[in-house]
Amino acid sequence: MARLKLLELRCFKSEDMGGDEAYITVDGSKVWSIDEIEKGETASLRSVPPTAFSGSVGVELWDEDTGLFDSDDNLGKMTVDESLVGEDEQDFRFDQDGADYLLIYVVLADQ
Ligand SMILES: [Ca+2]
Ligand SMILES: [Ca+2]
Repeated sequence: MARLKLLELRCFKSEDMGGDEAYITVDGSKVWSIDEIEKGETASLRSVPPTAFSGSVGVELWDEDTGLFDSDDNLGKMTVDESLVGEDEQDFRFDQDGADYLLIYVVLADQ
């Protein structure tokens, strides 16, 4: 077992003009969201409780859209592997759908 600890989300380019209603899912469950994040902003994710997992776990970044024919935009998906336990902070670039975000995270040993 391992624990995924999300640390920070940096926005270099939002999917929507003027900022995204971004949220993050871990293993399909929403763990964090923000009303708006735009280019140049960094959001701390340190208040998000770590997620325990074994093997690997999927993390996705989304932009919520509310229009009738406008479903939420998937901005990318990463798979975090348990073998990263004890390694330094990792990062992953979410760059789907014209967006550009960097997620900083670390994989901790289970306790
Ligand atoms: Ca959008
Ligand atoms: Ca949006």
